[in-house]
Amino acid sequence: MSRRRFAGLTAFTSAAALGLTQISTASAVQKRTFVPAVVVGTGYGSAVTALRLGEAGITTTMLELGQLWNKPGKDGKIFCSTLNPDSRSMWFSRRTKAPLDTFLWLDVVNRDIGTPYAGVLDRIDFPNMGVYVGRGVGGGSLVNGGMAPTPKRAYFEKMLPRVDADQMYRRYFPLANKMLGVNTIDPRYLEQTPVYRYARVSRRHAHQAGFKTTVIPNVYDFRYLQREERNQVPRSALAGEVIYGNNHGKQSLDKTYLADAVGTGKVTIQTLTRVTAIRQDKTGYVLTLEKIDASGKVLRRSELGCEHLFLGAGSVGTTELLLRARETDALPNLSAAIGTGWGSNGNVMTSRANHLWDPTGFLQSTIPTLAIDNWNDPIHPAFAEIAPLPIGIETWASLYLAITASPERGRFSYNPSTDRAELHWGATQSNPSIATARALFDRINRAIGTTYRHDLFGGNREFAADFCYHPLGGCVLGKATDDYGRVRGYRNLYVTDGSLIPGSIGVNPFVTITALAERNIARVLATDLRT
Ligand code: FAE
Repeated sequence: MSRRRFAGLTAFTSAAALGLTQISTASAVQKRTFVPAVVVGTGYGSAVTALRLGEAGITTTMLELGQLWNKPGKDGKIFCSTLNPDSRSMWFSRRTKAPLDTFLWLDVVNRDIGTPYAGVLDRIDFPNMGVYVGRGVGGGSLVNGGMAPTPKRAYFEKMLPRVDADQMYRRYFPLANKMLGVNTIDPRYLEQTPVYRYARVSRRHAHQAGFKTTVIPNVYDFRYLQREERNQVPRSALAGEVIYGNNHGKQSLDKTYLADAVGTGKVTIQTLTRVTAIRQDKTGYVLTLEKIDASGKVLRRSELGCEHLFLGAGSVGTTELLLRARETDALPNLSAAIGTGWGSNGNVMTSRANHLWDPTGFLQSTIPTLAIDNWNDPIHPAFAEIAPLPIGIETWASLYLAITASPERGRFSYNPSTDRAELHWGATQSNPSIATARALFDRINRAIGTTYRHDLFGGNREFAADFCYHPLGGCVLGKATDDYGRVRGYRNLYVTDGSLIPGSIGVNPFVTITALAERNIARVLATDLRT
């Protein structure tokens, strides 16, 4: 481990131990009302940006709405599991909001979790679309499945035609993979372990129907997983942990980019800090901040000025901040393209009911490792991750999260009475994704003689496309910003997260978000910031 990463991890540990909401090494400057650079959020785009700013010697403050997830609760664990959720699971909710509504039509999936608390998973509900996001130091990396595929080059070029693909595939995708700690399962282990029986069953069914499958790399350490199975280490992927956080095994951003960023001694993270407004003054940008406690109480309001402002609050968060700034005339020259080009990466969930002779296993790894790759289909392109259903009993279910190439896009508008951005996504806009998923899974069902499950998504539905894990767009590269994320109409204002990607990227998106952020900040450091 590098000295820099060690310094960053130590800063996280001591902040957690002392209950601090400001994380930095001892050498970093503590209190200021003006800093050279501010980065909003601590997800993928922000983490990359802060590290590269810190490396360049630029004093940088990161502002994160959620908590630092580094301190064990009363049960000795930092995160709770999907099987036994408590208030740590959800962002200010009295009940969990897992993607499955029911099991065997019974209301046994979601649980009451008591007093609302600054938990780690949020679901932002808009009409016809619920958007899942992570809250805390590390953003989505805290709650996601860790799947780390690189997009197919032809589709990347189609979606982001003005980005130099040669440079991305030669330089920035390999860099992102290395920095994120991406690894791949040992093929011998995959073939024999009972914890991936569900993946092998779905793979066999896909092959019987004439589809190809592929192994998906991940940031969960597969060697750790093997040791979990042998009971040599505490279990995480084998203990039902994933969407409410993994206590072990996963290289979330707080263990990689963010530790390195803080370890530069130039980067400070302020947690439980909501950016509510952005305006300009003669020194640069002024952010209005709300400091909250873990119960949601607003402790104080303050302002922070900066010369360079990087927005990495995620597709919904960044779009909302810029829309609000435009519509309240705080930043009136922002482009009309802010708020447009949003998509769900064509996410659709579905499940098949297997024959009794095809059990999927009662002990399942929460970390997916295989996908059906039908992306080259000219009419119905889909990349369907084979997902676990880790509830500790045999379910005979094959679950999938399909990514489809839907052309549908939503847009955001600003509602002055609520001061929030609202997503406009019509009920029929998910239909192309459902049609694509249906084409794929109908063929598998015909080949195997199976049917869909109707007991999981409420209303006897076979497909759920009214929620997504992969919100993308809202401040699209080359439209709301220039080709490097510089926001049109303003100097020294940048977007650095998934809102740059125009609604679809064909695979799980965080490697692309990371690689694009690396590319953009390299250019910005070379041209906009004099160090
Ligand atoms: P993101 O990671 O969302 O970070 C934004 C951060 O900004 C968050 O920490 C927010 O709390 C913070 N924030 C928002 N608003 C404010 C504000 N006003 N003030 C201060 N802070 C704010 O942004 N992707 C994959 O590639 N592979 C997977 O296996 C995968 N599985 C997923 C599973 C789940 C359950 C979920 C929810 C997502 C999954 N994703 C997966 C998606 C992935 O996590 C997501 O694309 C990235 O996290 C997006 O990165 P951003 O940098 O855009």
